[in-house]
Amino acid sequence: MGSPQMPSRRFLPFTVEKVSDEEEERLKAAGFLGYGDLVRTDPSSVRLRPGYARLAETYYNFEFRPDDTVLLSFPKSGTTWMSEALWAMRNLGRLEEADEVAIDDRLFFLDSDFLLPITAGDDTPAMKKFARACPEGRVEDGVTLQMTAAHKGPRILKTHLQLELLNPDLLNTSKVVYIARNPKDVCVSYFHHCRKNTRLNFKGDFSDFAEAFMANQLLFEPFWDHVVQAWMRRSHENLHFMFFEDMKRDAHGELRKLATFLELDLSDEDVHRVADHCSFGQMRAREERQSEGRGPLYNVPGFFHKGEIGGWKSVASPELIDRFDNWILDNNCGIDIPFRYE
Ligand code: PPS
Repeated sequence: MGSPQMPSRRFLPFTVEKVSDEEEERLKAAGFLGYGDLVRTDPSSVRLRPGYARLAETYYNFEFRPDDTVLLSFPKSGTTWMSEALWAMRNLGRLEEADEVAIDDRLFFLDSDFLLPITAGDDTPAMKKFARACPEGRVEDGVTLQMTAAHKGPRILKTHLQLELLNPDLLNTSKVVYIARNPKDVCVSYFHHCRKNTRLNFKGDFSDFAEAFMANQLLFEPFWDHVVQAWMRRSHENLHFMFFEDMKRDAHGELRKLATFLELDLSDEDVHRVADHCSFGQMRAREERQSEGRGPLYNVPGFFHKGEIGGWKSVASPELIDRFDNWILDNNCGIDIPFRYE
């Protein structure tokens, strides 16, 4: 008998190129000081950090497993909320661990390898962890990607990469949860995030930010492609499509549906415990306690801004709201994703 068949490596159906100097200059002039050196995929034009270019093929070939739970989202759509909920559902017997260990250390955030890459030779706890988990591993092949692959047993993985940049077998292999949020609130939340995050280092005002958002120039954009790719597959038995706004309205009901999708046998009390564990207040309090460990990435505390629906009304002028509404009409026309804005 021959050795078991290894899946053959797929070639990338897209290329990765540097964003043009003109675009970078325009972004810098609009206050995007941390946006140097971006790359974009061609043809879909997804904006990513340069480290992605080297790893694109590895992401595209990353092997998911039947016992994985994979969380997909455009940034600022409720990823952290759903991460905490998924982790809690699978770890009801040890919820207190969340007080000690930050959420990204309790699951695998695949994008870390190009968002916050580790440098070979770093003398950090993360590097030591990598050396222990993957003694033969090479930093340049992606620390998180290799540690995730080396992990035995069920995994929770999250990524902001859109479906078409991931292994085409994903949906036929693993359970996938997609969380979406209305684009106006995503834009406002992204704006605050980019101002607070010292690497993104945005220094402009909201209207500059919103223009770049509508022009698909921000990291992980285009927004619509990201959501539409999941929305079109929403009736796939392995995809559970959720809205941030539904979680706000009825977290218990949404978590109950999520548990059913994941085939988890949770009692009503269990679902209440999960909802409570991942409530805005509890998550913010935990984050504040742990934020010292985040180092200099945020110049002010407060990853959790307000977690509300409709925050865009207080930051956008009537003209900008008009432009935004037209942009939504143009992009959602014929697709009709039922976003709620109030
Ligand atoms: S990131 O950086 O892309 O991972 O951000 P993401 O986690 O996707 O989204 C952050 C926004 O989600 C809000 N959030 C919550 N809202 C309500 N309840 C809970 N539990 C919760 N957890 C996170 C968070 O506050 C961000 O929204 P804004 O509007 O900025 O407050």
